[in-house]
Amino acid sequence: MNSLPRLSVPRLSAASLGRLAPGIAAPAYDRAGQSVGIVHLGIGAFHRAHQAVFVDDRMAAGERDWAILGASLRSPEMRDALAPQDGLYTLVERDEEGERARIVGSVSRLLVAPEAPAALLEAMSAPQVRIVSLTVTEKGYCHDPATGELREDHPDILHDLATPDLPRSAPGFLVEALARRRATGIPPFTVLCCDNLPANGRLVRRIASRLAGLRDAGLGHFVENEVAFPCTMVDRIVPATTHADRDAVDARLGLTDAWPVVTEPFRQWVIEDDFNGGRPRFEEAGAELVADAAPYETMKLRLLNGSHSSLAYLGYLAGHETVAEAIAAPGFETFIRGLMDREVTPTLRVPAQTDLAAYKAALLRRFANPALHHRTWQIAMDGSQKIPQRLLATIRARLADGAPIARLALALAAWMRFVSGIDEQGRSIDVRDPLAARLRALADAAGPLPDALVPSLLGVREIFDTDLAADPRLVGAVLEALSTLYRVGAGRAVAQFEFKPEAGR
Ligand code: CS2
Repeated sequence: MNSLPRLSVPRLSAASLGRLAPGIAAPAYDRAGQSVGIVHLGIGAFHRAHQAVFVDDRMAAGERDWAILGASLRSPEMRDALAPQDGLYTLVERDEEGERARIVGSVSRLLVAPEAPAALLEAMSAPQVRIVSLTVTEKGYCHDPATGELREDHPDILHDLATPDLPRSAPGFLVEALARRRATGIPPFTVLCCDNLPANGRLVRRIASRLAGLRDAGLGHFVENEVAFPCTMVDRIVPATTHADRDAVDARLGLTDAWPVVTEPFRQWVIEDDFNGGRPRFEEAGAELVADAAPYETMKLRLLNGSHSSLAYLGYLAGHETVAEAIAAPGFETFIRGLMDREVTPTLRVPAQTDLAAYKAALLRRFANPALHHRTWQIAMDGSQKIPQRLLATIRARLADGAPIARLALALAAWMRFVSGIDEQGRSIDVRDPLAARLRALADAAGPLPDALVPSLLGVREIFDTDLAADPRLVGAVLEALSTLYRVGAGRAVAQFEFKPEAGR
């Protein structure tokens, strides 16, 4: 973000809070006197619009000593933006009815892991830190997306095994900090994974205990059996902040904020109530504490994220910049309704007390939110890490039932065309994915010929495992879908689907 600094306008900070424009809520609680109770790995827009807001609400209600130390595992940008602001930032909630801004105060320190791994480990080893939460994105766990197992050949894991006291990866930091706590008799923290992964707590337990076990069998046993890894379902749509967002926030605040967050009014957090050393009363800030988050998680991953990825690939190919534009284009809403009702819903175990029809209607409204600039390209990123839980798990469930998968297959075919790197106008696509180079090479070798491209991409085991490439029903459906995409383009391929909701759905 390179907007010119407006020298006359002071920066948002603890000292300038009193000069905030009227109508913007700011922390009224004592920030300075509170200790850090949560270390968060991967402080980005999502954490700042979600978990940090729940914590801010609890601090405003009088709970103490849950301040957040936010760590970035790669770039210094967030620290550079927020440290001069004493961790303060603006959260804007926006939809077609208007917007609301508030200043969030729960982040009290920022660290950049590659600059200061020792300081981060020291913070994670402190007795008053009782939770380490994570939003490091799907690829940050160094696992194999198809099997959920730690990739022992991952360069960061090899590095962390060789030099455990200077880790690079999120699992490396978790394991070393847990080892130090164990060695000094400090109870372990709770590991609170907030990424969109299936059974996220269990997955991270498996990854961390495997890494720990590679170091020392006793440590592996300790991580597996003595540490709490509650599963969570997190939900809030948080697009990357734009220049326009930044300018609008500065104008509204009367102060400059180097990195505000813009989001929708909706937020949801379902957490398994399994914590080692206490937790804020998140339920009083609107979170749902449950015994089993799995049905919520599957519902959200398959309906929201599955639709999102479908809209991202099909929408991008059809020339739509944002999700709101895509869902407004002819045929797209009908397609997504059909996908959700006909192909995803029958695979779900619906959580108790959930009105699924209302949930799906709300999703369509949220996708259509015209006040958010949520780029299809942003959601399309890292597809190799996302589609297994968003689309492939649903496809497997449908195939097991002998049920049709035409819409799921079209979404998958759109991913294939997207990662081949050339759009419908012959322009190149900036594909961001840890497997981008390999996928591109496979696509180049196959050429734009579905008969060659489909089997070649389905052969990438880390994404598809080995069952799907061997299933003629899937291969046939994707071949047909990709041929349609090449023949008529994504917009018309989507519009070919009709769907009439059944009464009462
Ligand atoms: C999106 C998610 O970028 C993506 O892949 O599908 O970040 C989505 O916005 C959130 O999961 C909503 O809770």
